[in-house]
Amino acid sequence: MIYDIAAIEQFTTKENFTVMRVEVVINGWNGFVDPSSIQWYEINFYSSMGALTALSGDEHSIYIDSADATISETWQGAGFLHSFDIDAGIYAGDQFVSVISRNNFSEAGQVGIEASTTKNGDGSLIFSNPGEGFENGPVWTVSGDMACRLIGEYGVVCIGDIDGNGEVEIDDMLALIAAWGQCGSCAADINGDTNVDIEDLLLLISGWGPC
Ligand SMILES: [Ca+2]
Ligand SMILES: [Ca+2]
Ligand SMILES: [Ca+2]
Repeated sequence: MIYDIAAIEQFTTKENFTVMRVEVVINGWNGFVDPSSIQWYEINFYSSMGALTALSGDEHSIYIDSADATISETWQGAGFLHSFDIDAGIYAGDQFVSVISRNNFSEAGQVGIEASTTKNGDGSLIFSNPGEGFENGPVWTVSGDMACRLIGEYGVVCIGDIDGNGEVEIDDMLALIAAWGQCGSCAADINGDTNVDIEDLLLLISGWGPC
């Protein structure tokens, strides 16, 4: 039984949006002391409820090394306020976001996102639970909102425009194929999971044309 679970917030953006920073309050329990035990983070954006059966997002799945997380030293609330600088375009409409923090729970406890106390969310969040641990199904909804903020800009989002000429075309596809495989951090890795593969190619094709 696998107990890896992602807490996911649903939100709606009226226009295309480029997420430039994600802020989230992370806390832990069952032996957790502080975020120095967290091995890595993953920021995920999902396009639909159907995509929530996986922990990683279908639109973006951005790996963040623990050394690249910024943790506030002045945060007065519960837990630890983290911020992550990213560059992730998302399309107008319903969207879903999660921030996964990876901890070895047998040594350092469990970690997760704090509940918001601002009461300006919709009052619910979703758990993605592909291992179906805790005798719950793969996806379920609970009351509460995540302490999470997205900062960025409205405007044109050009997912798949690798060369940045304002159009997704054959040059971008050739650049993607040339970068195929593990790449760490590269422009052809459209969903940000450090690997250029079929998922990136499908995202590129879905954005085909001028933007
Ligand atoms: Ca919510
Ligand atoms: Ca292009
Ligand atoms: Ca990728």
